[in-house]
Amino acid sequence: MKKIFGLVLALAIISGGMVFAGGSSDTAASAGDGLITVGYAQVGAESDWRTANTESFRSTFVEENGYRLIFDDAQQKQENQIKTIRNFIQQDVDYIVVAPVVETGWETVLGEAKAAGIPVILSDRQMKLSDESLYLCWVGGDFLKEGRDAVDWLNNYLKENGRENEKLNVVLLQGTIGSSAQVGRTQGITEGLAKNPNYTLLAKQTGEFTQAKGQEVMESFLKAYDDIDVVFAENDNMAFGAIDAIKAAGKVPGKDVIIISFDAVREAFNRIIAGEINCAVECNPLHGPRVDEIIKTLEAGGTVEKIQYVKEEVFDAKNAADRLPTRAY
Ligand code: GYE
Repeated sequence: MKKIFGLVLALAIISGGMVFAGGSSDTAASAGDGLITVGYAQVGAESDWRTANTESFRSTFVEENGYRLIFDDAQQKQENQIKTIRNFIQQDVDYIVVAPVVETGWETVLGEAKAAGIPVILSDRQMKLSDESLYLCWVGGDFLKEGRDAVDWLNNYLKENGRENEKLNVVLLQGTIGSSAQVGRTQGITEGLAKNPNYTLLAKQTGEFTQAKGQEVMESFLKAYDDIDVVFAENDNMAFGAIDAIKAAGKVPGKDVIIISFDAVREAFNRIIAGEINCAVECNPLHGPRVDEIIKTLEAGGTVEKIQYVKEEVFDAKNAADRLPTRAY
């Protein structure tokens, strides 16, 4: 590894520019024990998806696998993540992994990581940057496609049930505003809905990707509108909250109100089987092994694809019971 690091460093000096070195140098963080130190700036613990994602990193980046993991939970705040990244730089970690809370506002801190020669890998959510060289690569879900898949599912469902000519009132529970998961899903959903004049989007509001906030926002929607036919919840946990609000309002989730959510965690499968959620668009959180593979490739002197989308499926009453036993999260 040292050899590659030296070579890259030499190239950096020759070209006079900064180059990311995928090296595990002997630093305070790596302490010369041969382990690769990875700092993971995690979003928070807002959802089942996030818990599975954290677990995926914690179980992958272990000493037996050659790593020392420094994990940080930003409690859904960008300013915490920026502090954490600075902290990782100060500790001279070998790699920084970030699941960015929101898309924008990262240039300064990533510039600092670049100046320190520490490669940054993005996982889960994307960043919108003026300079794409500020990060090495990204791996995660295709949120725009997920949003489109959700509306496609609704279109097909209505057709199959002879309801394609019905006028339907829709509400949208959005994720954290400005997060790429929210931006992509909202775009896919709203553009898809706009193509069909039978759909009326009554309201959209953030439920911050949490069950409690999802319930609260759904309660306010139900007070404001007495004829909601469809709920899109940009994650499962907000859908669980919405289900509670719908039941409390005396309506039957999954029947009186069609519920479509994102992530497809185990509990969403249970709810599909129980008839409370009609469709869950998958978003796979198991990025630990994917980031591990990226780092191992870099350590071996290889190159990686800049943008890596994970394959994702759509689940409903037709396939949920069959697939539940094989689900890992
Ligand atoms: O859908 C949600 C989580 O960024 C894809 O974040 C992720 C989203 C996921 O809180 O449950």
